[in-house]
Amino acid sequence: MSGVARFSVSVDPELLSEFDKVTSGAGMNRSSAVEAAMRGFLAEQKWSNAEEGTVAGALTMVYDHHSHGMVDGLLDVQHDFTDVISSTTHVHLDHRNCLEIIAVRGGVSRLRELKDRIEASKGIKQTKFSLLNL
Ligand code: NI
Repeated sequence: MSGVARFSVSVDPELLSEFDKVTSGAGMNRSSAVEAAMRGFLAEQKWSNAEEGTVAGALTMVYDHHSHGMVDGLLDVQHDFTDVISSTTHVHLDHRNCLEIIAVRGGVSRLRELKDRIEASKGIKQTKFSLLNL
């Protein structure tokens, strides 16, 4: 499939004005910004709702490694999901806190299981899931 499809949409004029300002500030035109927003929306919808489909990206988390059983629990989870985890990067932020970035690729339902297991882990302070549509 090639070429472009044209369509018109109706939006709040203030929203459009702000969108155009940010878009031009980022050196983009309106079409490429709308296209990027649509791709992001689709990836987000697929991640949160779809039963099937493959996504890839990063699960980023901050946790307190002094929290009892935390590190062992997180390692157990990661060993249960080797089918979707490609690599893990660990950063010691300070005396108590660790940042961990887990690169993943796999089916959305399997990755939702991983997300739920990680979020249920004791000692997790913050999580961010950034996934791209494949
Ligand atoms: Ni650490």
